[in-house]
Amino acid sequence: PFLQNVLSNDQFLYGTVDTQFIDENQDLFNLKPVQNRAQKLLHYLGHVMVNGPTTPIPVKAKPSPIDPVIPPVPMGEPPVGFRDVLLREGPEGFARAVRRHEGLLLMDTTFRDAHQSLLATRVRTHDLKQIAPFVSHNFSNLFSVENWGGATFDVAMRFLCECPWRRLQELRALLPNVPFQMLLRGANAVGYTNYPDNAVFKFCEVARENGMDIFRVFDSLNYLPNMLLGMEAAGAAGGVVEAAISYTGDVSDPMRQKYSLDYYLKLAEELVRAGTHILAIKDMAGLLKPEASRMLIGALRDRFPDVPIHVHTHDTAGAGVAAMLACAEAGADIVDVAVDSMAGMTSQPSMGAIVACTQGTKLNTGISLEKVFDYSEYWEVTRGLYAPFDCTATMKSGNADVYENEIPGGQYTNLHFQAHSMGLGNKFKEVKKSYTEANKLLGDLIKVTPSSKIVGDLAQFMVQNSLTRAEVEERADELSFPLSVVEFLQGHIGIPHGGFPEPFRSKVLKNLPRVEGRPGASLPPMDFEALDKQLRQAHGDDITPEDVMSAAMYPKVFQEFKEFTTTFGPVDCLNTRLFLDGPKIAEEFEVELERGKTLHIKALALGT
Ligand code: 3PY
Ligand code: ZN
Repeated sequence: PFLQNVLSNDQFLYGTVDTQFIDENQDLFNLKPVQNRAQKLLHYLGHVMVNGPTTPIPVKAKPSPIDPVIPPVPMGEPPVGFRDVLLREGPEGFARAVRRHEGLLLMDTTFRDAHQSLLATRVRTHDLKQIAPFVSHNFSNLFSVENWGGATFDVAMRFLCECPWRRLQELRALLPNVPFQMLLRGANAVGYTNYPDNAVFKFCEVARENGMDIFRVFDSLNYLPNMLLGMEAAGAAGGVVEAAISYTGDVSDPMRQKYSLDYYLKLAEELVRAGTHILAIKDMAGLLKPEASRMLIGALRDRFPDVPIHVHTHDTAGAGVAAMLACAEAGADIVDVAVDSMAGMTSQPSMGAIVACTQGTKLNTGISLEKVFDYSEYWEVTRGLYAPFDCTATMKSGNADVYENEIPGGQYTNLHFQAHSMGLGNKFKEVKKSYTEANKLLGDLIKVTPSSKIVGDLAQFMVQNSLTRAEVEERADELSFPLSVVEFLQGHIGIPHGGFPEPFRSKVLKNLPRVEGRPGASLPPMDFEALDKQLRQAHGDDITPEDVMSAAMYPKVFQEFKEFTTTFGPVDCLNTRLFLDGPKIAEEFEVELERGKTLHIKALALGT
C-alpha cells in the first residue's frame, strides 16, 4: 500500500522530488491494511480440514452431507406485519394492537432460544439469512421473531467467529415486517454479571439502532431494582419493553409456596406500575403445568385487563403444548413456539402443534400449517449440519424430573453434554440430584442465567468433592467454594427473594465485603470514548460503535474474535459444512465475499 500511495502521488509522478518529499507527504503513510481475505480463508479451510469442528460432546458426529433446500419465496415486498404497526404507532400503540388482536399470537424462537437449547447456540448467521425471506413472506402475522440476545451474543464471537451486530443488521434487511425480539438479562445485559448502568443503556440504544424492536427484560433473581434498570434502558432506547417474571416452583402445589401466586401477582403489579408495555412469564425450565397456567395467567388477566400477556416455556417434561394452550385459554395474548423440527425436549413447544390445535377455535393463529411444514423441512435438514452440537447425539427424550430439579432448558442440555464428556453419562441423575440439593443450600432460588450457573457450579463442586448438602452446611466455613458462589453470597448479582440463606452465607463470607442494594449502582460508569480509543489502537480505525459495545460486554472474547478474523478472514461467508469441517478432497465450491466478489476454490490434497 505504501508503494501504491507513492505511485499515485501527483508530485512524485511529475516531479522534481528531493529527499524532503517523504517528510512533507505524511499522508503516504495512511496505509490501508491489505485485506487479503481469500488468502486468509484458504488458511482457515486448511486449518479446519486438519482439525475438524471443536464440539462440546465426545461424539464424532460430522455435519450431514445433505444440503438444505430453501423453500420458494414470492417476488416483491413481503406482506405488512406487526412491525409496521410498531413503526407507525410506537410501543404503546403496538401494545394496544396486540391486546385487541383476536386469536392467539406466536413468537417464533427458532432463531434464538430453540438452538440455544438444542444445538449449544451454534446456528450461524449464514443459515438464518437463507430462510429469513421465507419467514418474512409467510409468517408476517407472527408477533415477533426472537433472534438475538441471551447466549447468542457471546457464542457468535466466541465460537462462530462472527459479529453479532452484523447478524442483526443482515436479518433486519431480509425480514423487515416482523418485529425482532431479544432477551436482555436486565442489569447483566447479554453477559453473566452486572454491568455499570451506562453500559446497559448504551447497549440497548445501539441494539435499537441496529433494528431490535422488543426487549424481553428479566433478572435471574427477579430482583426488582435490576429489572427496573433493564426496563428503563430498553424504554429509553425507544424499544418495546417486555418485563419478564421468571417462573419457578409450582403455584398449583399448596406445599410449595415460596413462589406463590401472590408473589407473582405482587411482582407483576410493580412491573405494570413501572410502565411495562407487555408482561411476560418466563418459564425457563418448563415448570408451568396446565393447572398452574390457568391459575397464574387467569389471575394476571383479571388483574391487568389491558396489558398484553406473553408466555415463554420449555418443553423439557413434554407438557409444553398443553401448558401453552392452557395459558392461551386463560387469557395470554402471545405464546412462544419453535418450528417443529427445532421444537420439543429442552426447546420450546412445537409451532405446528399449536397452530393445528387452535385451528377452528377462537385462538386460531392465522398461520398456514402448510408453510410450517416447509419451514420445518428447511430446519430439519439445516439441523443436520449442526450434528456435532446436537443434544440428541446423547439425549434421547425430555424428562419430567425437571419438575424436581428445575434446571432451565439450555442448562439442562449443557449439563447433559458435560456429564457425557466427563464420562458420567450414566450418572446424569446424580448430577441433577446435586443440582436440586445445591439449590436448597442456596435458599431455593429463581434459576436462570446467571443464577442457574451459580447453582450448577455449586452442584459440580459437591459432585467433585463427594459432599452432601448437610456436609456442605456443616463445613461451610472451611470449604473453598467456587468464586461464582462466593460472589453471589456477597450480593454481586442482587438479592434473592426471601434473602440470603443463613447461617450459610455468614459462614462462607466471614469478613468478605457485601454489596448493599443494587450492584450496578455502585459500579463506576464505563468510559466508551476511552474504550473506543483503546480499540482503535489495538485493531485499527475501522472500529464501530457496535464493536465498542462488544468489547464492553466481552473484552477478552472480542479481542480474540478480532485476532481470529485478522488471521482467518470473514469465515461467516463460508457455508456451515465448510466452516465446521472444511471441503472434501477434490470438492469445488464458491465463497461469496461480497456481492460481485466470489471465490472459486478447489481442495486438491491434504498433506501432513
Ligand atoms: C438466557 O439468559 O440466555 C436464557 O435463555 C435464559 O432463559
Ligand atoms: Zn427460554
